[in-house]
Amino acid sequence: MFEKLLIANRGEIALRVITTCREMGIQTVAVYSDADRDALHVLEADEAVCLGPSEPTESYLNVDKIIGAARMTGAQAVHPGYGFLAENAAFAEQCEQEGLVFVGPPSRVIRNLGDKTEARRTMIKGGVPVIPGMMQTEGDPDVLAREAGNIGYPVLIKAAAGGGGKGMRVVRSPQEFREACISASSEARSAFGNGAIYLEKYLEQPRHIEFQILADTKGTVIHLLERECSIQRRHQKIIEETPSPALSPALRAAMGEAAVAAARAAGYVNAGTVEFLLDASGDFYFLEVNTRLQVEHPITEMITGIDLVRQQIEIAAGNPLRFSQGDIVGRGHAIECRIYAEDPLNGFFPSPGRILFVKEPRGPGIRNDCGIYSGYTVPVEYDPILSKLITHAGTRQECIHRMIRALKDYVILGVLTPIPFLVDVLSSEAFMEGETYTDFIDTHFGSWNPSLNDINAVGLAYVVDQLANRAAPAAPGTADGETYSPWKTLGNFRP
Ligand code: MV4
Repeated sequence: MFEKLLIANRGEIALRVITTCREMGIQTVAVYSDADRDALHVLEADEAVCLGPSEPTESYLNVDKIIGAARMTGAQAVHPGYGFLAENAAFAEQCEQEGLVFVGPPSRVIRNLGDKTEARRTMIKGGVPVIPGMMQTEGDPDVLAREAGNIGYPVLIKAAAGGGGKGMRVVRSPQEFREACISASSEARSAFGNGAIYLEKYLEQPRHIEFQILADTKGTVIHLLERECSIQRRHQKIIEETPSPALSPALRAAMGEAAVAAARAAGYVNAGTVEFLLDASGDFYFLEVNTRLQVEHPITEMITGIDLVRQQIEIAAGNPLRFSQGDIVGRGHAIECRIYAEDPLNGFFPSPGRILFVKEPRGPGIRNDCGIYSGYTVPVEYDPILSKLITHAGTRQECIHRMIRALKDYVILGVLTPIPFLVDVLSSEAFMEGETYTDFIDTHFGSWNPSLNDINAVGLAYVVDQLANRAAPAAPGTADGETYSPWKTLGNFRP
């Protein structure tokens, strides 16, 4: 087993890896930029190496500096986390060449699965259902128009060079096709520097369902059930849950089998996620493979009881998986809410600044993968994720209510967060009913606005309350000794 592992990342995911390494008795090396001098992952790692300037290209994206830090500290393995270099085949390859163990798939697998056309070819060979359409990109709108006729309207125009919805156009009739091609291609060119586009059959009201995969170096490939990730805002996941309310046991088995087949076809090793789109008629289609540990991995850990970071490290060390598919049973329901420093009053723009006060939710079935502390300053240079709040309970209903209570107990003063938005989404009838399609936010929360009370008074009230009554308050309005709730204080606090 490795004696020392370097985490080539920051924030909550760096802390997540440090936590499991500590449990496995592995020494940890953190890397950090000038802006992260006071970050928690630097404080918690056994060693820390400053990479210098805060720009990602000069720090967390700088392959030479990161490999140099691993060399200098004698780390045998490197965990990339998510984002930054996590799916960078060149980084994985350079680790391999330098004799460092990259905790993830082989670089050739990352490279192949990162190429949409190559990945699609691999899946077709592996018998995994792919979305009907043409992958080879085509510049000539007339050729594309003929192809659209063959596929059948509605069709979706997609950018070959990137994802995340940029350059996507739904076309429902031949008349609007040419114009849509031109605008999709120009958006793709400005977003990715490459205007190449391709066509797919448009799937109405799809759900984004992804399956967690574990594959060891001995040929064992298993899935650890699904995650429902359809609740997205501008192609950014905000709430994830497992199990999906949309999957019957039969559909779950079929999709799980397809996910394992996808991983095998790709020669996959380590942890990965196979993404599918599930359409209204219950047909599912391969979307892509994420060759990294995902942000939302904790909900899978909660229902299966398996530490995915530990499995990644064990596999990277060449150890065989110690369980088979039959051992994987999901127990209960889990939900994750991502807590970003974003201003819900102002288009969810980043809201960096100093965290004046944090009070984390607690209790049975509550996990908070948190990267901040009172007094910490959220830097402007990086993704503003502060923490991920996860709840686990016996049923979906209980899990939702536990999450709503935990969100209301979660006080972060000094920066704004989407907590009030998340409470409203989880409290909505549509969410409760499981109508969690990819257009959920646009449909139900397109024009959402919080009351200012929601945002500031809760935290402020809590601090005022604490400061005013040094002793633990029996907060006003809870004469019956109910647990403290900042919302109750709200009732007595007039901003
Ligand atoms: C689709 C689709 C419908 N039909 N492909 C959005 C970005 C990338 N994740 C793929 N996306 C979609 N591809 C076909 N053929 C609908 C979406 C989509 C979507 C997918 C998953 C999660 C959220 C989404 C939001 C809008 C559109």
